[in-house]
Amino acid sequence: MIDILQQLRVDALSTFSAVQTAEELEYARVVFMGRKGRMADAMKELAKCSDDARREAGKTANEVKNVIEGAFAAAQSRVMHAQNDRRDTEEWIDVTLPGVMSNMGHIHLTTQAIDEISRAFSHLGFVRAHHPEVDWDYYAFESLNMPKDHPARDDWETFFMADDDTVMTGQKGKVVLTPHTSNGQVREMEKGKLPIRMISIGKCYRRQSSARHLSMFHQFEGLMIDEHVTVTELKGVFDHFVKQYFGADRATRLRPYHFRFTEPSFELDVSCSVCNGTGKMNGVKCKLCKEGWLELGGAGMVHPNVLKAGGIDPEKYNGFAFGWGVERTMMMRSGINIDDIRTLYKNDLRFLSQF
Ligand code: FA5
Repeated sequence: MIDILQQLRVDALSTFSAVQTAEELEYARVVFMGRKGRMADAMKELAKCSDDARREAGKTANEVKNVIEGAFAAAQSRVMHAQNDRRDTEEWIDVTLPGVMSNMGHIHLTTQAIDEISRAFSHLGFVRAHHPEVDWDYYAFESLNMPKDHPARDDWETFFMADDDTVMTGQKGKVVLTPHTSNGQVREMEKGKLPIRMISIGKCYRRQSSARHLSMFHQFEGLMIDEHVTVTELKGVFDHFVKQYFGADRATRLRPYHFRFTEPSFELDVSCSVCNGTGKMNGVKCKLCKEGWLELGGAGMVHPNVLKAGGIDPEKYNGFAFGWGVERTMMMRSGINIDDIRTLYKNDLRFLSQF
C-alpha cells in the first residue's frame, strides 16, 4: 500500500509541475484529486487493509494528500500568473494616448430660428402658446370668418384627416392638419383671459411642394387683444422684430392685402438683404427679390366676427394678428443663401453642419 502511495506522490508532483494551461491544470486535478481520482482510489484500497497496515499506511496517505494539494495550489498560482503576464503583453493599452472625439451635433436651423423668434417677441411681453397641430375645421376656418364652402378656404390647400364625411367629423366640422397657426386665435380667446399677447409657433401642412413651398412648414402667429389697439402698434411690433432678427439696417413696410379674418389686412415686407432694398444688383434686377422688398407674411386688425367667435366684445376690445413662415423668414436673413426651401429638410449633413 505504501508503495502505491509513494508512486502516487511521484506522479502527482511531476504532473502538476508540468502543467502550463488552465485546461491542463483542471485535467490533472480531476485525475489526482477528483471523486473518482487516484487519491480517492488509494483511500478505498486503504480501507480494505488490516488494522496494522492501515495505521502505518494512513500516515503516508495523509502526507501524500497534503503534498498533492500543495502541488495543485503551486501549479494553480503559476498558471494564473502566466495568464496575467500574457494578457499584459497581448492586450496593452496606452492610457496616455489622446482620445477620439465623437462628433458633436447641434439643433436644427429651424429650431434655432424658433428659439430666436420667440426670444425677440418675449422682449415685448408676448407669451409663447401651443395649439393643436390636428384641429377642427371650425378653428382653422369657420371661426376665422370663413364659412363652410367659402372660396377663400381654397388658398390654404388643406389636408383633411379623412375624405369620408361620416368619419372624423364632429360638432366642429371635419378634422384637418392645420394649414396655418391662425387656428390658435379663437382657441386663445376661448381661454377667457384678457388682455392677450400671444406668440404661437407650430407646424402647418398644405398640399404644396416647390422651391418656395413645403408640405410641412412652420409659422409663428402673433395675437394682441386689448382696448384701443391700433395699426401703429402692429407696425411697432413688426419693426422691433425685424431689427432684432434681421439687424438694425433693415427697413419694413405694410402693403394692403385681404384676409377674411382681419380688417384691414396687410402683407408685411422687409427690405432685401442681397440688394439692400434697391431692387438692383450691378445694374440688373436683384435675383432674390426683384423689387427691393421680400414678403414676410400676413397681418391685420382682428375681424369683429373673429372676436365674437372667441367670446370677446368687439365694441370694447380690438387687436391685431400676424402669421409668418418660420422657414421663409429664416431664409431671408443674410447668410442663409439657398435657392430651394426643401433643402432644409433633406437631412444632408454637408448643408446642416454649416449653421
Ligand atoms: C396665412 O397663413 C395667414 N394665416 C397669416 C395671417 C395670420 C394673416 C394672422 C393675418 C393674420 P399665408 O397663407 O400668406 O397666410 O401664409 C403666411 C406665411 O406662411 C407666408 O408668407 C409664408 O412665409 C408661409 N408659408 C405659407 N405657405 C407655405 C409653404 N407651403 N411652405 C413654406 N412656407 C409657407
